[in-house]
Amino acid sequence: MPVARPEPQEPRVIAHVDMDCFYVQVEQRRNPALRGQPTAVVQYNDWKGGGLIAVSYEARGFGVKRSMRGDEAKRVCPGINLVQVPVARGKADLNLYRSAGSEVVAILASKGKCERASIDEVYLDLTDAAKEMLLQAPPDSPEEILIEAAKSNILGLPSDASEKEKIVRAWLCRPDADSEDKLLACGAIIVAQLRVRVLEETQFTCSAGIAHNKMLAKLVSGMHKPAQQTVVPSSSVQDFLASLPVKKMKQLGGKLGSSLQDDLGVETIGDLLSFTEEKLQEQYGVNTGTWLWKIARGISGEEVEDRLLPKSHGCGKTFPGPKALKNSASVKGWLDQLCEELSERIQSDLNQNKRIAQTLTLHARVSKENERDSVKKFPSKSCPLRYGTWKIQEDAMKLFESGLHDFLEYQNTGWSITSLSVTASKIFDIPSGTSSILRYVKGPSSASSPAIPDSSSVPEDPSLDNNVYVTPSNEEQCEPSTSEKEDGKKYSAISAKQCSANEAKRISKKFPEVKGTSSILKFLSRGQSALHEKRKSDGLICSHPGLESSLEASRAEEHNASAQGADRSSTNCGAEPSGSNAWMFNVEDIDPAVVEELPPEIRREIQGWIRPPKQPNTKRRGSTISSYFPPARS
Ligand code: DCP
Repeated sequence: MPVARPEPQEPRVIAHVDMDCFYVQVEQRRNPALRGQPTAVVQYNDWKGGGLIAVSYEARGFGVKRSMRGDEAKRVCPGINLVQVPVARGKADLNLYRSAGSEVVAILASKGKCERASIDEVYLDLTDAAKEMLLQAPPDSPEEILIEAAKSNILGLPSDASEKEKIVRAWLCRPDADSEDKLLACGAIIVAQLRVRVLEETQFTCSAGIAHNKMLAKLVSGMHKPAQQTVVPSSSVQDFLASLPVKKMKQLGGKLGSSLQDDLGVETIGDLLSFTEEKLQEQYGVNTGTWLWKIARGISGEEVEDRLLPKSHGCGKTFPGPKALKNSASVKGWLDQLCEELSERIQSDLNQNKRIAQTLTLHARVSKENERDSVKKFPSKSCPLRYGTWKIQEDAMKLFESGLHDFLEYQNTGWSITSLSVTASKIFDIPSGTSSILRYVKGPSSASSPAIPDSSSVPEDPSLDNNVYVTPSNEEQCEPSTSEKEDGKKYSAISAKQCSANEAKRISKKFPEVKGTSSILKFLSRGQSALHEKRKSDGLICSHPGLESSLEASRAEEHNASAQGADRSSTNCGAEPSGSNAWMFNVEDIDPAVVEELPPEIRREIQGWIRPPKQPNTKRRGSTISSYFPPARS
């Protein structure tokens, strides 16, 4: 459920940048003959010409839509060029598009805090850059405004086409504007400059929204596409929201939006204004009620997060119609492939960015034989992530079996799977100086993790599968994920500062049997406090999930992914629980089989932790990996 965030005191300048028909542009750069031509990118599939996933604006002019199959697109637009997504392991290989997205991010990040929200979307906090421009070189001469900025669409200004550019130039330079609008004008100029740079350096066009918060910037970035930008002055917010259908807001695309329509008769965001905060809270709970009350007024305190890397990695595949999987052997075959890719990607993330993923989640879309319309969903399942391809494969299969067991509810019936995906999430940066634990996680390679690829065999740019794509026409899907903090060094510096004395004391209590100075202990102390602090700041401290709570978290995540869109990930826990319940890096999560393969000194050290003196109050049920896979009930 969406939650209202505290409002910042000072006005901010936030941009949301979204690439135009992104995969098509990437393919057009690879093959310039496609430029200006009706073109679409198609998922690998031989059924009716494959599913369209990106459509050029030229093709859209002919009526081609993303929901079409290739054959239909050809009927509508006989001259269309259909380009197949690259394929690896029998599924779409998106690395080409991910690295193209990274090129853009590198440019956009030069001007302020940058949050990579999906494979082709970025939020920027340009407040400081705008303030600096206002101080150093405020726009004061309409003729000197960059043409790309002069082409901005500014909500609330007369849209008379012949005069538009002149009016925009004048608006950007108004000497009598209030400070908020002046900052926004600077933001618009900066975004225009960035978009020009992106075009020059990557050959890609993008569109953008510029506003005082993320929500408004996102809502307008797609309003004028392709290759345009839209600005939302504060004075235009109410008019804009008055006519904005509730379903246009990502968080209201699902059940919450339907409930607003059905239960409260709310059709537009502006309609929400007729309800008091108390009434909305009564209906939807305190947090969501306040959030609804605020968005009706264009208020959103959500911050741009400083992260250029994904917050999770996901690999998925759909099996439409006759391709549905109906037995465990075929599920295992596909899960193995998905897990192999996932393993490569988290290993690459570890090697390149020194980041560790902690949670493995399996999602599936399953129906029971003869019960296709059943509303019961296959439960998503999570467990601690163990590095090494075969371990991930093994755990994913167990998660599947456990989910299937719950889903079937003791019925002896056939089933059919139309989509499968695995996600690695709860990724954190490893503080510097942790070589021993790094070796542990990487595994004494060949022995513990036979399938872990050598770093040279994995893609340069760790991926970003960020959009939640659930159109049944797609054969492959990216799992929702968002970006994560990029710079390990920077983070560890901050962590060191953040690591309070109390925290250190608490950690040493947690591992009382470990005598003080070894490298891994240092790592854990630093890692734990850094992680703790980071989670605290991210609002991510939560109970250590046993199977049940882990399930709930997955459901909450799933709900959030669909309700809030792929640009945020969240958990079902906002408050920090007391001491021993906090989910920290846990020695109990360490696989004893791996420990056996460690160098003797590290092995001794870890074994000491794994067999701690009895601490009944700190040991929780469901905190070891095996408890995530209870024996199947007969
Ligand atoms: N994508 C996908 N499956 C989907 C939707 C999109 O694989 N069901 C991929 C292809 C898109 C890219 O993600 O190019 C970005 O998706 P967007 O929704 O941002 O759409 P586009 O960038 O293609 O077009 P637009 O210009 O409308 O943003």
